Amino acid sequence: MRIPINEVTPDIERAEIAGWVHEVRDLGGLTFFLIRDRTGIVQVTIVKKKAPAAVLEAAKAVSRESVVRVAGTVKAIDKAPGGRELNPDTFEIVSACASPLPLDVVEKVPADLDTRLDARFLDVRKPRVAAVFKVRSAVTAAAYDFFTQRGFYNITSPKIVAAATEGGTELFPIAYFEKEAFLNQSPQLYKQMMMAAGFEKVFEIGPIFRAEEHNTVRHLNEATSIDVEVSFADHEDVMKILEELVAHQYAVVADRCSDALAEMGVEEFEVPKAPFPRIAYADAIEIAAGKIEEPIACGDDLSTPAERAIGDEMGEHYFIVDWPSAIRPYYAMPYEDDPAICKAFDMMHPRMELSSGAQRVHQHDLLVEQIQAKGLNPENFEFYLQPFAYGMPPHAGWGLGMERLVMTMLGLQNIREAVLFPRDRHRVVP
Ligand code: AMO
Repeated sequence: MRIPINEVTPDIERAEIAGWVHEVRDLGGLTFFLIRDRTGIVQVTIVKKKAPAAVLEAAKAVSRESVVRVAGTVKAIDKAPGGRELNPDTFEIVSACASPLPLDVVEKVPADLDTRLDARFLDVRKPRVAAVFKVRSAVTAAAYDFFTQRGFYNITSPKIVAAATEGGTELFPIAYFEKEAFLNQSPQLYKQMMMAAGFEKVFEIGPIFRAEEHNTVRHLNEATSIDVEVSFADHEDVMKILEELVAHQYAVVADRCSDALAEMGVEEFEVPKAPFPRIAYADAIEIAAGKIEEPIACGDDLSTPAERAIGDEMGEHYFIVDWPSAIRPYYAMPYEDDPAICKAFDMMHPRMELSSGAQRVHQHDLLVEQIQAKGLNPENFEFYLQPFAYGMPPHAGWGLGMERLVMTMLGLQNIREAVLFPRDRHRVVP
């Protein structure tokens, strides 16, 4: 029976493995194969004088990146990866690989990101690239554990919707029979409605769609958001949940992904400690104004250089709080004593924003007023506004970008590296 390659150890006599031909080195009388599966690499050594004829024949015919099944005896060898090798008595080509390869899996020939993404199934065969997705998987699992332990309900909201939620970015229209419909930008309205339904603590990990015009290294047109909404909670309460979640996700990666981190060459993996420092928006602007060339003043959104300047100063994960109401969505709760400022926050990595959230407006009339003040038509929000007239508890929540979290955690240069099949302005295939 086939066993994973990392279970082939010098203390077992025989093993059967299956995987891809990573490398072949023919030294005349000896041929060395490196065979790879998702758990590791093992050397398969064929001594031409001793090997059965069928093994020699298959070994001669096989091309790199073909799928093979190999069985034989295990021998301790200091020089081989993992300190052991396999001397095969059977060597079967299960699925041959065509040549030339569109991408070099052992990276002797470097490839740019576009070429890599075009042949993504081959690209992620590289252990260093697969490692990103092992970490992403652990980050996702850590979130499910975290919320389940805290009694959150996992919800699934629709992705085909009739209204926008977030200002700023455009919607993707879709053909939906006779109606106008869009891909949803955020579960925002639905997670809030579930507060009126009495669920109290909900989370969702799912796709969000943003028709971002810009092709940047930190924007996608389809991203994954970790969304949270909590009743009888204010912004402070949900900021605490957010920083604890992020610290937990890092801790889980440090604990369970040491092999993946080593594969990627991450030498120091620092787990951030909650609580993260808080800085008021007005103070953040002052820091940026003293450091960047372009003019910036209170009331402005934070540009990329501004975010960087503030991030350099803070040097760790942090929150920006007390934002001007004018530049936050209609659902953010204004402070009672100073409605020009609201109970919204962003959670930042020194490199970029990772999450936005707020205590929400739960009073029906105030919400209608704020929707109108943003130049939107409350009639388009009837389904959303209705629950606010039938017993809506105070509530707060946030959305955390999965790809930005993984990107900053692993020091990736481009957000596309944290997505298997990224969607951007120019890419809908594969
Ligand atoms: P916001 O629009 O700030 O807030 O999105 C929340 C987080 O999602 C990630 N994100 C993106 N990541 C990659 N590409 C994009 N185009 C993109 N857009 C967003 C970011 C961002 O911080 N409804 C609110 C959340 C809330 O208040 O609960 C919202 O969607 O990491």
